[in-house]
Amino acid sequence: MAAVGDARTRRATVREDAAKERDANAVTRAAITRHGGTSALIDPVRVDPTRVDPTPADPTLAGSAQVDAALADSALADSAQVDATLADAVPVDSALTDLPLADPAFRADVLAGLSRRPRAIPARWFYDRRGSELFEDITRLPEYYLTRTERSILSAHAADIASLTGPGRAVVEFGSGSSAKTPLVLSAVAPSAYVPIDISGEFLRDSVAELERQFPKLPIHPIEGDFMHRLVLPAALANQPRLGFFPGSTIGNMNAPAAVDLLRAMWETLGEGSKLLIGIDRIKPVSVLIPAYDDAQGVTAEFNLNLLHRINRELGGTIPVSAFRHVVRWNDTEARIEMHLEATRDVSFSVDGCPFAMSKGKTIHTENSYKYGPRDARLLLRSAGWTPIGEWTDREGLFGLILAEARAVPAAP
Ligand code: AVJ
Repeated sequence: MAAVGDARTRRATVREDAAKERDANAVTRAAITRHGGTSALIDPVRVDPTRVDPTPADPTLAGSAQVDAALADSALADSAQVDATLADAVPVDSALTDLPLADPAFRADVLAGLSRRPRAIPARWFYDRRGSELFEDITRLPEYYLTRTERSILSAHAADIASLTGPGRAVVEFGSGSSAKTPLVLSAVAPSAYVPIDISGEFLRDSVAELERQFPKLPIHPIEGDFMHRLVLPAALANQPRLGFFPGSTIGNMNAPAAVDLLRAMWETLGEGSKLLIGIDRIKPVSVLIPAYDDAQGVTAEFNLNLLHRINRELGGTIPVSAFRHVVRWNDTEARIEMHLEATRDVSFSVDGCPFAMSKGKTIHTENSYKYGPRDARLLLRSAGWTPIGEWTDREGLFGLILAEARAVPAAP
């Protein structure tokens, strides 16, 4: 695994700058020309390991989690009372199916998000059953290059990745969901164990059952939990080296401080000497970015609007969904795609009995998807104590896959 870093990193930079100025087709043509007209699908880019990194700050997580928990607690007390009342009248099971009891944190986020200016609701609430299905559909759209590109990078460089991680690591996947990328990594790196972490127990059970069929000899230890916080890994992994896996550019939903907090929590969960394989979407021409989030079939629009349906379903909302439209913007200063829901006329509605009004043209901000240049992505990792040791991209430089190592960081240069 030779030190090819310099030349290739330079080439990647040239490619990135070019990409900013040209449309997608021009980028493709330029890339093909640089490769002597071959149609090689993947161009590996390797980072030279850097020597010194900033000291990781203390791993304390942001206060918002505590606020969340407090809100959830008080709302939980309310809903426990509702529960008791329902239980008197009807069997609990049918009450649950007829009237899905809202997650108190969802209620709190929606009411607070519609009350503040600008209006904003956290993107994590997209993923009810319907939202998760729509996201699966998004990953198969021709315009949504992320999933397809990351998978092709993984399979093209599986051997290279494996030789840098080494065999016998416990693979810890953060937010495993129903990822189709997991088998690619597991068959590449000869792991000692697999630890999927997800907040949704349902998703976990499905994906574990499937992986047990595919990898019958691999010990699997699922953890149902929130990977935003430091987690305690199963005792069975005590002496095994770890490889974290965080694909899909999920990190892109977070702003820089939140992303660093999360990467530090992962560092603490996995421990010094661990490695992390992370997928991070790249900055690229707006002509490629916008269609990826505003597809011709309108699947992403439906995904966005489903949040309003979910509010109506679960929080007794009266939002006139047809009076909203899906809006996508590239915010160049922040280097992020933004999704909004814009009122196409003056509207008023209520959510859980609370009244709200929006004038025509006002929006609810529903998602950020941050994009990173190659250096930005490496700086982000180093800011959380992760030293990049390998990096791969596709021929067009659309998406980056980075392998980083959790090192104890010296303070001096
Ligand atoms: C799951 C956060 C990676 O930002 O591309 C896709 C979510 N939203 N289309 C992304 C999403 C609209 C996705 N991530």
